[in-house]
Amino acid sequence: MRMSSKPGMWRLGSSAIVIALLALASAVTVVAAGNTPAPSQLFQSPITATPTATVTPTPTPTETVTPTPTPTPTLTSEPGHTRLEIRCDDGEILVGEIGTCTVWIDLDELPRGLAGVEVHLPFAPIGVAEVVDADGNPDNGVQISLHPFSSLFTGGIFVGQNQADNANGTIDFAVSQAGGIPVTDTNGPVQIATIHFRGLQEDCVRIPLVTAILSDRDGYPIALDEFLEDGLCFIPLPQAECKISGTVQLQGRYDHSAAAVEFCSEDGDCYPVVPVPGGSPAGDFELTVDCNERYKGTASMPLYLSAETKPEWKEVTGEECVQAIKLLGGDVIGDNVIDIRDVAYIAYRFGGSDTSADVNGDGAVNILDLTVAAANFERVGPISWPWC
Ligand SMILES: [Ca+2]
Ligand SMILES: [Ca+2]
Ligand SMILES: [Ca+2]
Repeated sequence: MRMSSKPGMWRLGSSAIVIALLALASAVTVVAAGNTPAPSQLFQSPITATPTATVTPTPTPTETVTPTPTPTPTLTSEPGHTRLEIRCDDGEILVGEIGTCTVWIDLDELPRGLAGVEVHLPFAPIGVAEVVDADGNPDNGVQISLHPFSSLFTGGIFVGQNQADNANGTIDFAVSQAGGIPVTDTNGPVQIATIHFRGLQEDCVRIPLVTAILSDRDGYPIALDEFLEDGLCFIPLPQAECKISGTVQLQGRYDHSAAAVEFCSEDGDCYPVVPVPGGSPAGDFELTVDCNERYKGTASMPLYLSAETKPEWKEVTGEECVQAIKLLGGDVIGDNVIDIRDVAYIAYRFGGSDTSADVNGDGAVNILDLTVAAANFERVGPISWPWC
């Protein structure tokens, strides 16, 4: 946003710059005279006038500031060291959750003390994360937390700008010290701002560069020597798991693990269990299925009537179950009806070991197989298998 105003300044020409400089000089005089201008006046004079001077198409910046009596700073060879650093949470953060980046400043043996900081931080790619509004007031846009500045500027602070733009991926803030002693050495990094990002999609967001203007208390710039970038990475939410569980037993048997269970979605995705996972002799099963789909279940076993869920379809949004069921034996002629033909088939093989007539699977065709078929005479499948 600051950049967009520059072309207009250029077109004003040198006469406008002179006027601006005169205005700057008068503003500085107001401060020096001990008047009490509004905080915005205190802040805006050095911050807005200084960058204009550095970008005017005059031969050198030094010429534009010569009217002031103080020595002209030579930025490139200035002793001391200044550094801005972004530090972000390590590790992966779930999409939808919040990661934190902090802004630190490190000043080392500056000859002229720091009294103002203007920082422009772009973050990219746009849409990966959004800056969370620090003041909770949507009416004034999105702010970051500048509270940590009080550890740098002990004399108090004036905030000239504090605006994040999630649509364009920019964070802009500017703070001046209110009175106090300009800072020449921080004795290590000092945190000046806190930015909370909420992840919007799986990706990494980075703050790859900075445009910063550091100001001494007279409104002269101090060069930024070093910037350390950082960023945050967001990972997708774990896929929600849905389950269907139940118990299917086989009439006349002690081991129920041979039953086949299958649940299919309306989309045609099927989750078969043949045999029951883990070979549960008790007939217990548990299926992991895609969530938020409607499912129909069937249970089946050769020589037994099948079963089908009732109601047929059910939307599964979490952990669902079907009631325990016992499949009815005796359908040796597998038409899902137990009738005289089934009974006759068993009777014909009575005393043998024909597996096609051995309903209970004990290796012998005998009274146990005949009786279970007879007991289920005229029963028809699929039998009803209620959801829980
Ligand atoms: Ca706000
Ligand atoms: Ca039959
Ligand atoms: Ca048998």
